[in-house]
Amino acid sequence: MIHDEEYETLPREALEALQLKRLQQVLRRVYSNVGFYKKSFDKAGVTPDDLKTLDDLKRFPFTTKQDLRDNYPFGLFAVPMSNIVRLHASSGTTGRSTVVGYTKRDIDTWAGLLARCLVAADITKNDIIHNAYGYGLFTGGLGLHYGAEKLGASVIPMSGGNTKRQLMILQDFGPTAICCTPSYALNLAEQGRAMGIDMRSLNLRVGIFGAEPWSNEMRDEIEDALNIKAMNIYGLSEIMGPGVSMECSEAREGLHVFEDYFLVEIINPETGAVLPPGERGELVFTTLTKEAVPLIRYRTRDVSSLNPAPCRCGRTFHRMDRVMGRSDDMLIIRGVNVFPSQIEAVLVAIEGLEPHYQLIVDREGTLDTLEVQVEVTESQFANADQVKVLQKLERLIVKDMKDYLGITAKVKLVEPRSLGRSEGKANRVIDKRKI
Ligand code: DLL
Repeated sequence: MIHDEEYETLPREALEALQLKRLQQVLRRVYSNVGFYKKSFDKAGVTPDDLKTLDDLKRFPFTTKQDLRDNYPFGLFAVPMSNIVRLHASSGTTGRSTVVGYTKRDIDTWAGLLARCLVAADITKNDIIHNAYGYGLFTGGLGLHYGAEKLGASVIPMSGGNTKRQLMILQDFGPTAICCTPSYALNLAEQGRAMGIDMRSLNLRVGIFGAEPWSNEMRDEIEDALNIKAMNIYGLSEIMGPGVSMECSEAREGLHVFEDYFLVEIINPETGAVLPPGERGELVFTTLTKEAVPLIRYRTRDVSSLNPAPCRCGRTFHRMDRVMGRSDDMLIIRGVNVFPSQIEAVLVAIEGLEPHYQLIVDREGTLDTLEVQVEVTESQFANADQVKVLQKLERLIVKDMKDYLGITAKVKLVEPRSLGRSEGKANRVIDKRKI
């Protein structure tokens, strides 16, 4: 289903005309209202008047996370604080968090985009939505919440954590949709089963999962555990929060970028050159309407590619491929580049393993090493022939990692439920090189 028929199916020519108009406006706004952009455009020798076509955007400089940090907390705001009605911040693993603000209109736009996302997942006002994204500085909870209300659905503001209580609400209130990170969905399913709850026969029929990378294999696992349709939602605080792009239930092949609000590019992360459709690189977004903190050519570090092919759902927005990971999370194991989500895909496809794993990266001399710790299922673990069975599994994992990814890893099988579980974003990689 399509929420905003007029805009979501706009012919490309009209869409691009709208983008150009909005882009020219936002460039003028940041140039006159944000000291940082005045300086950075001047340094690059461009002014807003230099943008005559969408293609001219490539002459403008990028904005990076470091720029946000350097201007912490409010240095990139384009409106006075009296016009800001909400602040969010992303925690970030290193350094200062990045702070973002919203005007009343920004919040309204965001809610509208989330309503689009929910409708793309076939959610209507008749649904009850269990929202287990964290409420607070994280954008997930409130972002989804406002979208659900805008649509007129009934939203349960669960937030993250307190899993037993979540399971009680899931049984008692009978929500039809759930929103959380994919790793938390699996955690809920597992704890529910352990408590004797038949997690497949709850009232749930659809899940909106994002905020961390996940593989298609993980999708199958979640759909099976909860007997639902699992949909992928993408976003980042700097650009808005969840709802920058979303899969459609008709195709589920890539996430439609809401291009009337965000201009998307894929660049070569080394050279900064814009890449043609289909090529893999780093996602770069420019906000087209944001009032509080407009960002020009923001480098996400997220790795994806763009697909301009028409989609059977009727939306004209281009699709981005599911994000495999961030360029800074990419592991280089003896020269082979690999994302944790690719390792996940290999592990989840092997019978006898739980979808719970951890990757330990270390360095011996100048070489990176990888240890994969993964839980085995209860039945494998309890097998009378335990040692033989586990050795065989271990060999199979080593072989599949080599065959599919070309990497050599040490494998350590661990007991069921022995690895930590997440209540929000999972932390799958322990990088001992940084310690
Ligand atoms: O995670 C916003 C969000 C909330 C998205 C709820 C979806 C659902 P941040 O905390 O700023 O914002 O983290 C943004 O998370 O740059 C990606 O690296 C990653 N990410 C978000 N969605 C996906 C996804 C929220 N569907 C960072 N697949 C982004 C892969 C994702 N990675």
